[in-house]
Amino acid sequence: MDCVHVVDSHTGGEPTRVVIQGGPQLGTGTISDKARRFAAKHDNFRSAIINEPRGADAWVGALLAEPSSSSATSQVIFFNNVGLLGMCVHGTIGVAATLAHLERVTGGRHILETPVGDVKVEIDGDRISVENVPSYLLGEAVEVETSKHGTVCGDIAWGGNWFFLTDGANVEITAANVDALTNFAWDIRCSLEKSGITATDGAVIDHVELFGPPTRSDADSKNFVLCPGKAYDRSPCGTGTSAKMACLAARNMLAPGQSWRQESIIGSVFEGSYSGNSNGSITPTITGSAYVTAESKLLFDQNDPFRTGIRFHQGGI
Ligand code: PYC
Repeated sequence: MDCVHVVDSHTGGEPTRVVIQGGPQLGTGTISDKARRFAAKHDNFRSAIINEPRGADAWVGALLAEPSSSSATSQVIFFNNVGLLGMCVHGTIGVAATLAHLERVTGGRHILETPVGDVKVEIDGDRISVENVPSYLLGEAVEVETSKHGTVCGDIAWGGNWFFLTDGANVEITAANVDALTNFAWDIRCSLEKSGITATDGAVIDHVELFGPPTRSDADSKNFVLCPGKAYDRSPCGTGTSAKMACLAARNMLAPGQSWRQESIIGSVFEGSYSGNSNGSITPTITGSAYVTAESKLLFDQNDPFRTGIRFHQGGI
């Protein structure tokens, strides 16, 4: 791991770092096989790319691999400061903008294989739409007894990652309150785990999404999303917006095809809509834009004591 070529971008303020050259060889097979190998054998690589001193907590990395289907453009594994993500919509928009910047793709539709299913990407100039994996509400109005904030009621939903979604923050969803929002969301996250409240097959609910009224007149809602490594999403979080639309659809509060504009904590917006599936899940489409910010070669000196990154957070509680 001496030199890794990366392209950085941001989607609604949230950074994505795509590894273009110098990533680990993950062998052949499905993207799930490769993600398992990456998690088991290449954690130092993950940490080196994303953690300080070369990255920062909010960054999401993307590792590309040869697709298993001839109809797909690429496989992609998303990772953050503490581990792997199932899906990442802002990251997918970042990957699409990066591939377009490198002239590896042109506009139009592309399929990306992710560990939680195929996603479809449509590039239309600056506007990039992601048809995400089927999303659904798993648990409605679930109560969790938190350590510091009393009982909090929210929904558990899948949008490519697991989310606990609540309107129950007493703190205004505004950038000035990021510390208080982080403390509240982290208390929920830890309390869910301590109380044994999990998602399907005991999966950890590792994203917490807080909602409040929008600041922008062109948005429907504003959110604050705390990611597994205690960093908050600067974008409106596309998998979180997918989970939110699944909750709204289950309550008949959002019709198929109707637009849902989700504002982020820093004022960026994703536009979402969905189509319904026969099993009650929804297929969300999220639209946003990403901007390439750097093309770099990350260098790793054998004598650098922090060449594999500084692990401030271990994830979980
Ligand atoms: O946009 O899906 C998303 C996302 C997940 C974690 C950070 N961003």
